[in-house]
Amino acid sequence: MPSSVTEYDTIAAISTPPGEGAISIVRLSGDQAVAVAKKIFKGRDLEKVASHTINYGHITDPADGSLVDEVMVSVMRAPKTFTREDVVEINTHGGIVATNKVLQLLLGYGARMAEPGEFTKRAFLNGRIDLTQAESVMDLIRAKTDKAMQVAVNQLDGNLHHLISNLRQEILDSLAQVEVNIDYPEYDTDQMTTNLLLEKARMVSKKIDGLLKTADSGEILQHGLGTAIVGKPNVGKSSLLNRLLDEEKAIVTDVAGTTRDVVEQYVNIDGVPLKLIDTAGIRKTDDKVEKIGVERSKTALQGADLVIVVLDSSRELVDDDIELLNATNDKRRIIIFNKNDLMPVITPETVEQIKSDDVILKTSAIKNDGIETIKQTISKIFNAGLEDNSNNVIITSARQAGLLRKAKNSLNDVISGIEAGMPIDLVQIDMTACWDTLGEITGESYQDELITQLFSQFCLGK
Ligand SMILES: Nc1nc2c(ncn2[C@@H]2O[C@H](COP(=O)(O)OP(=O)(O)OP(=O)(O)O)[C@@H](O)[C@H]2O)c(=O)[nH]1
Ligand SMILES: [Mg+2]
Repeated sequence: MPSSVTEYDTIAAISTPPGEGAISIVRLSGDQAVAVAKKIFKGRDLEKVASHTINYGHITDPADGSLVDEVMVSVMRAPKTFTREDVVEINTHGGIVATNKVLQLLLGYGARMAEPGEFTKRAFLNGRIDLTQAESVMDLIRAKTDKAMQVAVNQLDGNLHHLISNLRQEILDSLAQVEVNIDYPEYDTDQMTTNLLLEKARMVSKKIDGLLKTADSGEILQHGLGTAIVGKPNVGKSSLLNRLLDEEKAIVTDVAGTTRDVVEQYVNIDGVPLKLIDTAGIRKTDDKVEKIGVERSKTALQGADLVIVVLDSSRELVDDDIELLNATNDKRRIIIFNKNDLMPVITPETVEQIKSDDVILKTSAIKNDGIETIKQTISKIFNAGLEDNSNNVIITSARQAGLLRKAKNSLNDVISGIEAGMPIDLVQIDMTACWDTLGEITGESYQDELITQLFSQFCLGK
């Protein structure tokens, strides 16, 4: 990672969401940031004001002197800024037209339009944050619950960065030992070095396993747990959705085939963001519209991370139920016996067909009974991966998880190599590969292409 600040051109973007608001912020970064802002600002001389001050004044169009907006301008001199470059933030009066005009003026007077994520990219390239921290900036922006936000803040703080750096140092130490061994074979420390390497490989591998266990939960935190509620018509799927959301979102009637389309809504369950999907009841039908609905239900079912299969406990199981149970057998699922307030015809105990170790719950959507237990069950599924998460680090990105798996593969090669009695300098190659891969996680070793791709996922102005 470069340690000294490299010089880049000056970039500008609107950093607040598009639309009307109380204020909008136009941000500039680069060594010409203050000079460019000064050209369109009437007020105190921005090049003379103290760093980290906010200054009242007006933006005017230098071409005709016309007034654009009344603003507050923050001037922050490098290096104590988000990008480690000079940063200027112009607070405008929230309107779309005025804010755009300010940006256009800046672009006309020497700034270049920033690419998505370019401010954060500079923070990385200028060595203020590592890649895991840059990713956490994006996580923070997209966080759907407090918990997701907390995880992102921890990572922004550098928790994962430190953990990975420590692992890399351990590997480096053991590699140094190998070098000594190769350079001075007369010391006959062969066995010692091999043992050391094996011990280190196992230790690092265990740490990586621990991190990978959190990846599932991290993914859920980021993207929400896609949860499809499925079942034959009229079993109470929409009623359950409404109870879980605590609002009358989906239409409920006693007509079988009420829900025709897929209804989606995010809900926060103990900090777990859940994307709940209510679906059309699955049955064989000749109705043209319902048929399409049933197809959509099947697609939702396929794509779901978790399936809630709803059965009506007041009626005999029919083929449609059994088919659905079979179709969801290999899915992570919760089976629900709804309408528990009515005389039971089927119970989990008497249903021979369900030979599964899935969680089975009894509920009554009408009486709001058992809904808490559904929530607790979902929360448990999420927390399963975090049980021995002593490092307080959660892997939230697929990129990080992929690299961890790759690093672990190298370690497996180290371990099996040693066990097979391979020469130490060959084992060393795999250990070095692991060190490199871990470096990719933090961005200590990186490819330009990857960096460009990563930051392009950011929003504009960040
Ligand atoms: N007694 C009783 N009735 C329920 C319960 N849950 C739902 N119902 C009733 O069952 C009927 C169907 O409920 P919905 O929630 O529309 O069922 P659905 O599975 O979404 O039905 P479709 O959209 O047609 O597939 C309605 O009359 C509900 O009031 C329950 O727990 N107990
Ligand atoms: Mg419905």
